[in-house]
Parts: sequence; C-alpha cells; structure tokens
Amino acid sequence: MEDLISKEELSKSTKYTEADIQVLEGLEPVRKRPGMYIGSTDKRGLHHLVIEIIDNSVDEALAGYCTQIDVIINKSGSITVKDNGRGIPCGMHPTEHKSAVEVVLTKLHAGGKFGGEGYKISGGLHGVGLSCVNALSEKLEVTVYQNGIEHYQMYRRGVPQAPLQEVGPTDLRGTTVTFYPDPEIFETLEFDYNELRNRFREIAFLNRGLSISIEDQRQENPVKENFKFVGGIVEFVEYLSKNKECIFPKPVYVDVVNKTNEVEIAFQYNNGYNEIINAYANNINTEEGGTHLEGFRNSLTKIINDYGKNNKILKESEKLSGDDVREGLTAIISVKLRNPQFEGQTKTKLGNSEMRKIVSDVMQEKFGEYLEENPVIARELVLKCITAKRARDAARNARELTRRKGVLDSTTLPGKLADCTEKDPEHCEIYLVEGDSAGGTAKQGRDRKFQAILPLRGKILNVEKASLHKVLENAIIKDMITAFGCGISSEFNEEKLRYNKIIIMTDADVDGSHIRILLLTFFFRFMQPLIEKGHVYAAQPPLYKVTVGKDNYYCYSDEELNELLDSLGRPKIVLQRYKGLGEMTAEQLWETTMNPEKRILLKITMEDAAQADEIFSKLMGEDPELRREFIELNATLVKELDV
Ligand code: 1YM
Repeated sequence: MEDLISKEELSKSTKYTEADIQVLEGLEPVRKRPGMYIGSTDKRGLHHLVIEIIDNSVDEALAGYCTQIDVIINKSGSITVKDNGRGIPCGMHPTEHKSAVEVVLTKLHAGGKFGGEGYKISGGLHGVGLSCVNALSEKLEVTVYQNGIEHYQMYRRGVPQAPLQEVGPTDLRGTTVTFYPDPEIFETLEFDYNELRNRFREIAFLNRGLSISIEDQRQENPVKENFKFVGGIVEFVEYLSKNKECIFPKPVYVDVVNKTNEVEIAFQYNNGYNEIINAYANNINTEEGGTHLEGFRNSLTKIINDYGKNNKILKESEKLSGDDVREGLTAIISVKLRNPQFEGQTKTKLGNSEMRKIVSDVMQEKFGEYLEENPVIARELVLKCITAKRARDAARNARELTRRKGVLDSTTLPGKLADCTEKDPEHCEIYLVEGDSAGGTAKQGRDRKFQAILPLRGKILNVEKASLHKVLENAIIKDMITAFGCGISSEFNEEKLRYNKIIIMTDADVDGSHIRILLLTFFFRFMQPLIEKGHVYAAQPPLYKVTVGKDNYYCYSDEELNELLDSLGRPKIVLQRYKGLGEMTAEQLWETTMNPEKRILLKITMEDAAQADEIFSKLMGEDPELRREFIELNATLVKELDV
C-alpha cells in the first residue's frame, strides 16, 4: 500500500471491497495524473471527455455499423452520448471473469482489438477511451442494447457498483453512456454548447453521411441541432467559402483509398487573400501540420507551376511560390490511417512519412487531370497566382527599397504642396488635384485653414507595370508619401497620417478616371490601411453649369441635367459643359466641389480598390483598346456616398 493519499481519497466517498480496489488500481494513474491522459483539468479537458466517448461511436460508424450519434447536455449538467452501433460486447471476457463492457470501462487501453477486427482509426488526442472518462466521472452509467436485450451497469469514480445486468428485452441497438464529470478533478463542470456543437459539426463534415445531433436540456427552451453532410468535406469547403466569389464551380475533390489508409482532399479558391487549410488525421485537427499537409502544399505548388509553364501562361523564368498559389485558398485535407504517429509540441503533427507521397501522388494525378480538363478555369487560376506573386514581390521590394532609399525619413514637405494652417490631422484634408492649372484654381478656391492642395503633374506611374525602383523614384508618388507622412507597406503608421481625408480630385473624363484608378492601385498596394480606415475619397465635380438669368445650377450627371432642363421648361438658358476642373473659376470650384457644406464626396471602399487593383493586374500587357474600354466602364467605380 504505497500510495496513501489516493487510498484516503477513496475511503472518503464509499466503502470498497477488495475487488473494487483492484479495479480502481487499474485506473488510479488516471485520477492521480489526469493531465497526462486528457491534457488538462480545465474547460478543455472537460470537453475532451465528450470527445473521447464520441470517438468510440465514430469508430463504430467508420466500421460501417453506426449511422446516428446523439449527444445531450442534461439538465443536471451530465452528458449522454448514444449511438446505434453494435453495442459494446456484453459477453463474459474469457480471462478477466467479467463482462467485456466492464473490461472496456475499467482497463486502460482495453479498446481496439478486443471485440474483433474493427476499423479502428478514430481516437481523441490522447486516445485513452472510455476507461479514462469513467475514472474521471463521479458517476457513469452505460446501457447496451444488443441481440434484443438491454444491459445496464453503473460506476462511481471508475468503480462498478454491480456487475453488468440484463434489464429486459429491447428493439434497439447500440450503446448509451451518461457521465457526471467529477468535481474533485475538474476546475469547471460547465459544458459549452457552442464548443461541442462546433466540434460535432466538424466530425460530421469529416465523416460523410454520419448524422450527429446535439441537444441542450439546460435551457428553458432546449435547443437541438443535427448535422449530416452527404457531401462530406466538399460541403465543409463550401461552408467555409460561403458568401465568397469562387474560381471553381464546385470545390475540387480528390481521394484515394487503400487497405490501410484513406486520403480525401477538397479545395476551392476565392477572391480574398486569406489561406485556410485544415488538415486532419483520424478526425483530429493536426494543427501543427505534418506529412499530409506537406504533401499537399508541395504538390499544389508544383502542379500549378507545371501547368502554367506547359501552357505558356507562365514565363520560363517565372516561378510561383507556395504563398502565391495559396492566396485565397480554402482546403480540407482528411487522412485516415491505421497507426497514426502524432508528434510535435501538442502532439498534433502527423509523422507518418508515407503520407507525403500518397497525398502528393493523388493530387498530381487527379488535380493535374482536373486542370487539363478545365483549361479556362486553369488559366484563371494561374493568372490569379501571378497577380498574387506580383503583389508579394512589390510589397517585399517596397520594404527593402524604402529602407535603402530612406524615402520615409524625408521630412521636408514637397514644394508643390500648399499645406493648410490647422495642425490637428483630425480636421485636415488634402486634395490631390490633376494638373497644375486645376491645382492653381484649387489653391485659390480652398479654405486654407484645413484644406491642403497637392497638384499632380505628369503621368502617374502604373505601379503594376513599373519596377519598384521606378515607383519610389516617381515624383508624384514621392510627394504623396512625404505629404501624407504615414509611410508605406510594413512601415505604414496611421498615427503619423497628416490628413484625415485624402481626396482625389480629377476631371470627370476618361483620363481623370485613369488617374484615379492609378492612385487607387498605389494606395491599395502600398497604403492599404488608408482605404480600410476610410481615409480615401473621390471628389465629385459637376459636369454642367446651367445659367438662367442670374441663377447658376450645377449638374453632376446627364440625368440630373435632363431633369433640371425639364423642370426649367427650357427658357433662355446658357449651358456650359465642363471639360475639366481648369475651366472652373476658383469660386465655382469651391462652391461645387470643395465646400464641405455642399460638396459630394465618394468614400473609397476596399472593394473598390481591390477591384481597381485586380482589373489592372488582369489587363497587364493586353489590348490597349480593352484597357480604354475598362477605364470608361469604371469611370464610376466609387460608390459609397459621404456628403
Ligand atoms: C456511447 C459510446 O462506445 N460504442 C461502441 C463501442 C464499441 C463497439 C461498438 C464495438 C466494437 C467492436 C465490436 C470492435 C467498443 N467495443 C470495444 C471492444 N459508444 C460506444 N460501439 N463490437 C462492438 O471494435 O471490434 C471497445 S469500444 F473492445 F469491446 F470491442
């Protein structure tokens, strides 16, 4: 009797027979060091108990005998898990002289081969099974419906209170376990519905066709949800990509099954920039990755590069990196294997080396085939990756160059800038004005207290086409960077921004739109937070001035003009069409476009900017006619109103 403490603990609650003590000794280590078996005794460990039980049912489903699992969080706070499988074997164990149920519930690692040749692949993080849950439960009840008979047994802290008993006849089949987590072990006893629900939904996605319900009886109005996905991980990917614009009409699905393992992969690309890859081994989220993930990532990069080169979409010298081919990717990788090796800090890294090749071979074969069979989609995908690559190159170069050139250190404001007198950025705005002459007019027309003017002379560089050297040498871009004061790319700092509003003021014609889109592309690539935080606007100058006697009317669109002309009944009017900002007097410019009381500003959204950027990338090096058409089409790119 070496361990006095635990014996003392034992005698606190119940009287024990010799036999009981024997049973308990088997489970003693679990109660003494719960952390070693379930990770921890906090909320996470508590929830782990449910997962351990569910795993038995999932195994039974994978073996082909169980289709439905029900989980109930009872009013008392206990948990009931039910399945409609074969039921844990109830017969006597040949050597242990007790029922198989009792062996499963009282022996560590008694699962597995005991009952036959089940396809054992599921298993929680620690894979310790029912006996651990039993050891850590104040009370546990198991009911098995098998061969027309209902069997029942009850345990307290892992100790059976009586042998397995026949209760009576039944039409049902399966196993039901109800357990009350032990307050002596756990820091908290409160189950979180959402946490369990999310995990069950995940399990249902990963095991096509398996139906899992969860019910919360603790509430006034109990909630119940049921998850069943006939599409399995394809539906999982669809679920993760919902509300996103996608490249493939349906997620790509590849799979391979052999005697000892099974690989399933589903993936989709959306127009966002995030990468979501969830990799699982035996239904466990392998957060630290492993061989299956490596096989997937490597093959994806290789397949897309090969396809791009073979079909001349990629230049021989161009190479897409892993990051480039994973931008906007949502993927689920699920492998099931007989002897998973879990490694890493948190034992969530798959170590089985054969998986690398199995995954990469099946990708090569099936995704390669998919691309060959869908050339239009394949081309779009490669172009998307090229865009990602350019953006990444630009950002990296920007970081290096800004450091080298010290563009950001420059403290002297550009000579062309007519700054405002107000110093609090909150109240300041800067107008980026197309052309020197309009710039001059704007300088005269502005309220110099809070409005600064930066005339943009000459062509603004297309940051998409130019090398980064050129971008940072470009006078206009340098002027903007120093005037704004907030830096670019990774050195961007909103706190240093000198103006709360950055207002692009260009002519209401094609060239004006062109400049606006070039500016947006620059902001999008190098000062994205400016747009995200809503600092960028487009001014809206009028297209027409209508003079009737002494009255002036300004119209901002053809519809407005027609409405006005109709309402005026067309007496003697003078109609002036503004071809550019330069045609307005300083007073007119103030009245129509700059006076905060009257002007219309359009706030640029990330969508606008991303769209400008994307379309620019797409049009790279293509037909100039196409380009012109696009600019005309997008002359009204900005939409959100801010008056
Ligand atoms: C609510 C928990 O444990 N279901 C369950 C467990 C088992 C079986 C079926 C089962 C497995 C096998 C054969 C086999 C277990 N059996 C054992 C052991 N639900 C729950 N459903 N017959 C029935 O693996 O061959 C351990 S778990 F070891 F007794 F076979």
